[in-house]
Amino acid sequence: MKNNNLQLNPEVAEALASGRPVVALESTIISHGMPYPENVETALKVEQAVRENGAIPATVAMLDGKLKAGLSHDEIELLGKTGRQAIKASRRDIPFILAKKLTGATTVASTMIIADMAGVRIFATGGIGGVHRGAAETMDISADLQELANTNVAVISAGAKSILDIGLTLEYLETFGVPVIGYQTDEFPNFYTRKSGYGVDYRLDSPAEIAQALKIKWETGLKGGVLVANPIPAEHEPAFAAIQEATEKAVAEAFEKGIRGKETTPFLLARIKELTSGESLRANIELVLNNAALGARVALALAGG
Ligand code: PSU
Ligand code: MN
Repeated sequence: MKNNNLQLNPEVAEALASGRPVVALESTIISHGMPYPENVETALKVEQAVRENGAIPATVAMLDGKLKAGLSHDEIELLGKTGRQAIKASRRDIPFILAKKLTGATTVASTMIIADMAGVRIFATGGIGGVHRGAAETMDISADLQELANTNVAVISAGAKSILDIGLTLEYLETFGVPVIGYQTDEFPNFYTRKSGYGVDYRLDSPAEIAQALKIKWETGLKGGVLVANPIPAEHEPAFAAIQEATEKAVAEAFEKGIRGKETTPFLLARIKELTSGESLRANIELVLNNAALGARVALALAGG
């Protein structure tokens, strides 16, 4: 069955047709991850960072009944203004949002799906979802992890969000055969901060080495994604203790308030921002920009540049 639901913007279509590097970007980070107007400013800066490093950005979302790879500035502005009124859409949500022509912001999982359909192999974001703290009781495990297990897209991130149980997230990835690459680091980063106390599976120090590993993995027919963990630059790293304290407080509050399911991550990120007087948001913006730049360089290397 032909996929009439996918719509590439002309620039992305042309880049893909001519084998030029493209980097996918998610949109839940715009609608749910940051407040307006910082979200729109950041989304545009992230696209710019991709361009400056030699690739074409394809911000992904669901609009007007289509899966879109590549948004106009107006569409990014619309998503940013819609904010949490947009639907945070993961794999399960896609058909319903298309059928009703709703505004869907894509998570890591659904951005991977749409990137894969479009033929985009590299995707840059902030941090992936993972196994939540207390998951032994709640079973709250992000669909992002299953997508990494199954879909052939590399995700460039600053690790898994510090709100998660990092140890269990890494165990889950190991079970499902998802390699975790540390870019210029032996230690898995903790999203806002550079260190988590956990190691990575493989340290690679250049975009070319990452591209080579991806090529071999997919040429060999090994299905699934790869998680590239790229620590926030040291000059933008907030104090570890302040982030930790805010995180613990936010997690406890979410528990007390009975916040569940897809509401959990947006609640925690917003609360940590308040508790750190915006410090976490500043870090979040910097780490996304850093990932966009690395994503472009890996895409360039993968395209043979
Ligand atoms: N990282 C951020 N901000 C975000 C997210 C991640 O810095 O908003 C989003 C991503 O879209 C990720 C999602 O896929 O949170 C995970 O949500 P959940 O834990 O409900 O799967
Ligand atoms: Mn969840």
